[in-house]
Amino acid sequence: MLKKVYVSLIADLVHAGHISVLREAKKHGEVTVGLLTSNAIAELEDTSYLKYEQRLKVIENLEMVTEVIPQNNASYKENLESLRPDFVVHGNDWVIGKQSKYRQEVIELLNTWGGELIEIEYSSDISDQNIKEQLMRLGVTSVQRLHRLRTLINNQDIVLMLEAHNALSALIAEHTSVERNGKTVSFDGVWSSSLTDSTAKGKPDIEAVDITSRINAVNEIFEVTTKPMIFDGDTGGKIEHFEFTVKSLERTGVSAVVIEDKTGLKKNSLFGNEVEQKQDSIENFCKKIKAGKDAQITDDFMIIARIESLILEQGMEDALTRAEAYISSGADGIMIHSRQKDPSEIIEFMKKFRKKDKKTPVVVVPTSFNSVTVEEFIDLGVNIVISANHMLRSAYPAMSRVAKSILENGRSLESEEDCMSIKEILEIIPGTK
Ligand code: SPV
Ligand code: MG
Repeated sequence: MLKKVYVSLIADLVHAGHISVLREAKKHGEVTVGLLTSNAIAELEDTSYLKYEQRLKVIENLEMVTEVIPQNNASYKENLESLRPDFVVHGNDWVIGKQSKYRQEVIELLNTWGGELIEIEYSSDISDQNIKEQLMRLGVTSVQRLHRLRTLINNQDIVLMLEAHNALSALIAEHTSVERNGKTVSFDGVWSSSLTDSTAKGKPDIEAVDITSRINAVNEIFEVTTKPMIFDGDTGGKIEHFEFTVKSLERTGVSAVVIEDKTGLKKNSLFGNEVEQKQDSIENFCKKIKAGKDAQITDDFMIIARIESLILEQGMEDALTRAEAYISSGADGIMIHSRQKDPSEIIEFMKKFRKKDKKTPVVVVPTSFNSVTVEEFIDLGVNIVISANHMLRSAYPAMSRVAKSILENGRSLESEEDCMSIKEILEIIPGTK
């Protein structure tokens, strides 16, 4: 009888390394591939460009492969225990790094029934990761960028967006990463904020910056970055105008637009009822959502309905009723906003909303309720957290201090401590030298 061989693969971008592993596997017997599902890939803090079914079609047609089964976890345990293979074949690229613990588990499991791990030399220039990094350097097409947000929402516990008001702040969103609780964390994309885009242009946040200027700023950001964008569409304007906005954003490669249920002269939400602001009727706002959904061309573009009931003190019930109505009209997600420092109204909304609706993506902008952590938002069932204005708010105080210092000292020597060096500028922007 042929021996049983198990190979675990993501197989997103199939390359020579995969072929070597499968050829080697075939030499030892009948090959079963455990194809990682999206959840399993997410456990490895990765995402795939292709869906499970698309990857399956490629792998099941390779002559070396007898059968493909899903591998539902990053750990091989479930499949190995049910299959009890004689061999597991893997590239030797998992000896160190985040997969090494799974390797250890595989060795221990195989030992219990006398199986063997075969590792083959894996050249680093053909790894998935390397190919993905090279692709990122080449850039992304508008279609790939647009699609990416949905993939992230489907594959990650939470999606983190950072405000960018120009290309430089977007580069910070693109490249910043830190270690937190033993994991590398970075932002998943960019928020084009109407507040900070207007402020950067010296204008009030009242829809005074026209959509062409807003989209110009988006294009400047997209020229130098690859991550997806959520666009703050304010009220969306007149229904007939919103249809054009949707098409333009989609063409540019924006993944989602958030429109808020206000009407007339829009003011920034963080003013609440301190200024005159009017909420739209449910009926009219639903019409706008529907018109936007009808106007879009791709399946992936998202229209996210932003509920201003808590901002305008209309109560929890109004917020929940509107959420339901907007979703029924086709909204792909909702954003619930609050300007309270205390997060209790957001928590209450999430608990009540998630009781009825487990799957519609929810976005929050915790500018005021900024004590809540990412983990707490995950527990509440929030899908996207937007840090909506922090790049602009942090840059401005330094600029202000430096301007004063140059005047006060009659020279710029003292202001240097607030400035990055010219050498650093040369380093952050590729191609400056
Ligand atoms: C923005 O960033 O422009 C927003 C969020 O719309 S808020 O400023 O909180 O209204
Ligand atoms: Mg705004």
